[in-house]
Amino acid sequence: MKIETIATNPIEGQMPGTSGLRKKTRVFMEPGYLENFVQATFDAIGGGEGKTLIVGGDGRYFNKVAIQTILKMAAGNGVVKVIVGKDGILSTPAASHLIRLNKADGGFILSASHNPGGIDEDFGIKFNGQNGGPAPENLTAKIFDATKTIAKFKTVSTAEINLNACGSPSLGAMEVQIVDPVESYSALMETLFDFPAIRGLFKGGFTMCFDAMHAVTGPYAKAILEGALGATEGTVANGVPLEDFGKGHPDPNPIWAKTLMDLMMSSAAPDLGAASDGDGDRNMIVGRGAYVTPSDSLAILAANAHLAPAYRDGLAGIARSMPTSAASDRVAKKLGIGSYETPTGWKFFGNLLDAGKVTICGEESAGTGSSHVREKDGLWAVLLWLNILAVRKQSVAEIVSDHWQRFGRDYYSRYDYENVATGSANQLMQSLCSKLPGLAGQAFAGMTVTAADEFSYHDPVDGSVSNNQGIRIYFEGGSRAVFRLSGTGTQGATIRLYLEQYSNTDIGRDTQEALQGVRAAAQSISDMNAHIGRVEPDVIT
Ligand code: VG1
Ligand code: CO
Repeated sequence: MKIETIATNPIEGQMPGTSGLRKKTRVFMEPGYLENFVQATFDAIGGGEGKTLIVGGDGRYFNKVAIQTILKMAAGNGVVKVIVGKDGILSTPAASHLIRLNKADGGFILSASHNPGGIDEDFGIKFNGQNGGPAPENLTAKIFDATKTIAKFKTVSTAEINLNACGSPSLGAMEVQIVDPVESYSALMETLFDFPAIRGLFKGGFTMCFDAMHAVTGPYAKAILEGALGATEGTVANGVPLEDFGKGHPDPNPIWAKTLMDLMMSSAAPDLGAASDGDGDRNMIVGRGAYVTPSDSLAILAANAHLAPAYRDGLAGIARSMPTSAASDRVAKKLGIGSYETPTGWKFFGNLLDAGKVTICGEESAGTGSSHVREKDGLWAVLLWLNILAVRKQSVAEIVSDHWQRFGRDYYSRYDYENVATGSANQLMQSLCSKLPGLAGQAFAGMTVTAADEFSYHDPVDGSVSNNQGIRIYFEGGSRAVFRLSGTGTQGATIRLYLEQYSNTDIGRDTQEALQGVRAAAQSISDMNAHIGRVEPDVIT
């Protein structure tokens, strides 16, 4: 098969954000756009020659077309083998597992995660390396540099590969292997958790609703929950992946998974409610009448992980992203293990996991995971909860309230200001930065600042430094406000304001009420109204 070298020009703005490159789908459909990024990635990793790759995505609009392009370019770049999920489907954690299982050189994951899908919505691509994790910053920087100088890409011209059946179609000299997307992931889960105990739980009448939000986890949840674990048929709702996610917003939080939330707050609520996002790496956990914040969920999973076979011998350490609440730090302290604070984005956990410094990691945005893969893993979190519920024989609400009694409670909420003019958002952040040196000791809305800084991360494993990772402001009385700009949006800027208030005496308050003080102080310090003309967020989670 003839390799073709096609001339192309750099395209502006192919800078990978928090989690790869995300743009409007129509942008990805422009000639050369996807090709440039894929070729830049091959160039940045030293070419495709002799390499084995994993390719798959969350099934959104353009997924299959993109996979065909990548397969041809892989062949053009001398890749020897590509493993693809049947129908082009692979959840992000399943792709991470396949890279590790097959000792592949890396993989392309096609997803814009929790962003809506469709021709007028979002698409995305990212490259994960040999360890199964998202490319670290030094590699994404190389990829970005390559997109700025690209002059040609390599491909082959051939008929489309049939992705609808498992097997080994040939693409010239390159071997293609189409695999069941669920099988090996499901087998991995079985090695981690006490499946017989969870089966017993369901047999005893335990009920659950898992909302797959018409995204990638549908087939995984059906096979594992309703298949291997014997949950009643119908436990998985919205289980068929659709190219536009049924026009929904596949972000598992109380706002976008409102139908599930309403069910869980009603008298018809099952024992456990859970949901996952577009690409299957996030999770929402809600008990009967009891929503569990992701930060609390991370802390509770860490405190109880020893109840599951894979974590029986304890954890090496716990890592959380900077904006995530301090709840998991308290658990690490009690367990006498290390705790780490990293910038937002799973790529920063990779080194800590590879070095064996941590076992469990999590983010406030509903991502939790462990050393079993190098991505956050939505179903993994749900299964660990099920394992804990099966052993403790208590309700979700009881487990949460018991946790707060032991550790105190970190009231927590995130405010998102979406579609802000990029200039205004940058100005707000810059003006905040310039105020930082003088903040300590000053009072705002009755709250005194104890410390404030712009977060820089010094990776304890490879010594690399990542600057400008968000602004942290701490107040007297155990509260904190964090400001940062989102790196996953595709329209304007999104400002995220993260609010937190700790109490070990008063654990039964309403969250927003408990956060009133820190909220007023944060809005006053940042002069939010003056910069963006509003203080009411679009989304509160
Ligand atoms: C958001 C979340 C972050 C997460 C990232 C990717 O990033 O806040 O915690 O790692 O999405 O998640 P940002 O830059 O918009 O705040 V996923 O599930 O969308 O790949
Ligand atoms: Co995701």
